[in-house]
Amino acid sequence: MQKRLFLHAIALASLTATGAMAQDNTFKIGLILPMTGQQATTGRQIEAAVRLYMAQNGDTVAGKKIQLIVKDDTSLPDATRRLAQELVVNDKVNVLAGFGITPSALATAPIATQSKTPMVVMAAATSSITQASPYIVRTSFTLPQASVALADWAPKNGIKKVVTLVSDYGPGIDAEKFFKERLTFNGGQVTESLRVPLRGPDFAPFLQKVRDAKPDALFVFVPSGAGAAVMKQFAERGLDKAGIKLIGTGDVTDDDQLNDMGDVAVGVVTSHHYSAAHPSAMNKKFVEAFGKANKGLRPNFMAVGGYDGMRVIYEALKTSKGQGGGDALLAAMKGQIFESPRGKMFIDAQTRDVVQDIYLRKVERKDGQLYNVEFDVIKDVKDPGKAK
Ligand code: VNL
Repeated sequence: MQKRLFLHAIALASLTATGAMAQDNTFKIGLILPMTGQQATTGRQIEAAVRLYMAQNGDTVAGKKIQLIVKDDTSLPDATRRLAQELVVNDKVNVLAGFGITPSALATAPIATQSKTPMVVMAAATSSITQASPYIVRTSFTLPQASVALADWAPKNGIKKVVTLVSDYGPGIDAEKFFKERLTFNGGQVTESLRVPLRGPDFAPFLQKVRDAKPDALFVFVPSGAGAAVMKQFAERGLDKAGIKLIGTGDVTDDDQLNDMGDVAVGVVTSHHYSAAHPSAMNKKFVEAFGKANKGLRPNFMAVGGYDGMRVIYEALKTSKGQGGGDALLAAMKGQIFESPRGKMFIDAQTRDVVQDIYLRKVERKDGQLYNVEFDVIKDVKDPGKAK
């Protein structure tokens, strides 16, 4: 393992040296996403948003032709790392982007550092990711950022005893920890913390346990794409009938699936940074254009992370005029502040992480469609995970 890494380091070192000479008038973006397998909806959403951004903003920036290279890592971190290596060494990409899940982002971080290639994380949301390489910039969100707002809301709304149920890996552990800490601080109580495997989870036995425990609410974090299964089991086990409320980060009422979840989803309160129903002019245009280009598909929070990630890359390229390599590009990514379809956002120059508004939302039926309707907002939320 050490030896392999070392050889990789040599290959990267020699190729970054010749890379400058091989530079022509193209600017290459290596987009690594899960296009197949359990996280395929995340790949589909992000790729569609990236292509929309390019269609709307052109493929020539600062005199350079943008070339997008999309690779499917099937959400396996070993594949992500291998693909990133190939993209840097063989294709000489200027930027790495995408990263559907935390393990994929963490596996790639050393490659970004060694090759001085900016790495734009558009999906993965464990707090610590941006600390894994000084070349990482994030345009998605963090789980602590999304979870804390809900832990402030819950006890003021009759929810005191909560069982948590999270996917057993980085973002789930973050959600569990930060939700619990804040709820406890607010006088509430997490009576039990359940963790389900990331791959092929069976929620039924866990939900049966929750039903027997009869908390005021069940707090859920599952990654994008898994929410519908939770919702279905929640109803089938009769938890809603038993008066147990379902709350969570917005991953569970993901806009990619929400409309097919049915009545069980109505009334579910979540906290998150993006809803397709966000009532701004910019978002309305975004949702409409996205649907038009993708057979009516509704963009979810993954799409917006991809769209804004492209914005960050394009503007950095304009500012650095395509000169100065990865370091100049990275410097021009830091501190960007702009309006996104989600609302105002900014890339904190110190942490390279996203600072943004977090909304409380409730699932409602609007014109026969299910939406996360925003009813409150906490402005300019920094990742609470960074203070630890
Ligand atoms: C992650 C976080 C992935 C939140 C997600 O969906 C998500 C991650 C794929 O960091 O792995 O909704």
